[in-house]
Amino acid sequence: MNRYNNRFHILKKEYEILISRKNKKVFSNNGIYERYKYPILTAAHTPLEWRYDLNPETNPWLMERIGINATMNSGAIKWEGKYLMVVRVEGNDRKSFFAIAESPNGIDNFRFWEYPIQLPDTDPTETNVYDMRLTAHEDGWIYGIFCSESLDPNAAPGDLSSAVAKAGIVRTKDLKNWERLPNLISKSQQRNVVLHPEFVNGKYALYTRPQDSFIDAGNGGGIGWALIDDMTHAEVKEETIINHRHYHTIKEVKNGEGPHPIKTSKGWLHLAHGVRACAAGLRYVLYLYMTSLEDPTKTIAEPGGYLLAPIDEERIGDVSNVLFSNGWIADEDGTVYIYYASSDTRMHVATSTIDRLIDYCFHTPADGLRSAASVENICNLIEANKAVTVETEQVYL
Ligand code: M1P
Repeated sequence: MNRYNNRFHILKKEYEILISRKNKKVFSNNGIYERYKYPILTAAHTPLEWRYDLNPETNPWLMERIGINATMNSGAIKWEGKYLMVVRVEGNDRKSFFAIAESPNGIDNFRFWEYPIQLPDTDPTETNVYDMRLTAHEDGWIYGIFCSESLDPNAAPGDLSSAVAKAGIVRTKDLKNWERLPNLISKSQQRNVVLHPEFVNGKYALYTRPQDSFIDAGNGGGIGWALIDDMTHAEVKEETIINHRHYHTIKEVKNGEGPHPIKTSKGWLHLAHGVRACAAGLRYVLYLYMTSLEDPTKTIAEPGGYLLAPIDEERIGDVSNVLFSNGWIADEDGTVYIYYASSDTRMHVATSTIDRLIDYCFHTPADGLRSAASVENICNLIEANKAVTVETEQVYL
């Protein structure tokens, strides 16, 4: 009993220290956003009650019975004054599921709700679910669109890794009771599907990511756009690519919409991920672009390169060299909380403001697609800076 009690005391104490740890803003050299010292969610943040049988009779060594491997790619929403993430939690068994974690301030003290989300289980072939994007739509529902993954029914005998990705759809009014709607019907496989928050020409609008196979975007072309008549029977009838992939850019191999875009006075502000291949494997980074308020399919600004790429600890994890985001929150005061996962392992936050991100989008040179164009941009900046004199003042932070 002593052994059990000691272990329980230590586990509980360490858990509370981790959950209530204050986060610290890190000085930002680029000035566009600030990162924070600590990840906001790790596997160790999941409640002890999910992992341990806490009965000394049946678990005298107080061992973990259910292991959690990662907390990653999370949708986000501000709800009743709290900052909520619908977290992709992955068990040691490689199955992902969704669970809500809540924070009073958006940067620390994230605590999971008592139970994970029990999605209506409508398809026995559905093996894995992940990466939910939340949209509080103007129709009054909060929709969650996520990847629903199954073994490819056409896989050759013995091939146990070919899979099919579809877009699963749920909706809720209270984030507690979830109604499952039929999966999105589409000619191609789909991942990274996101619902635009407003009607467009009286229809629902989806950002899509057509792909040739489970992994390869192939001829998919980039981030697509499709108008949908009815979310209860959603079907992609026509799809146009609104954000293209390009040779020798950060999104040469693949890209995908992040969370739904934020409406600003200057246009829709989008966060997306771009993927390129290198000798170390695939590298996932995050980038921004803006589309017109009058025509959300029209790009009006796209800074060259990435906004956020993995650094330090972020580089390492189950799938190293990956940043992925499917959740952000724009607060009433203009603060933007960018929730991102590193290397498919843990969650982080970076903060900025709507004004700074718009300024970044319109004043960072676009990708000129060639080295010569990049050098020209730098030379133009050097020339312009010759006319500038700034008094420096040393401030101790
Ligand atoms: O492992 C990196 C990411 O790979 C996939 O993203 P995409 O479909 O753009 O390639 C997803 O499985 C995502 O969950 C994962 O983080």
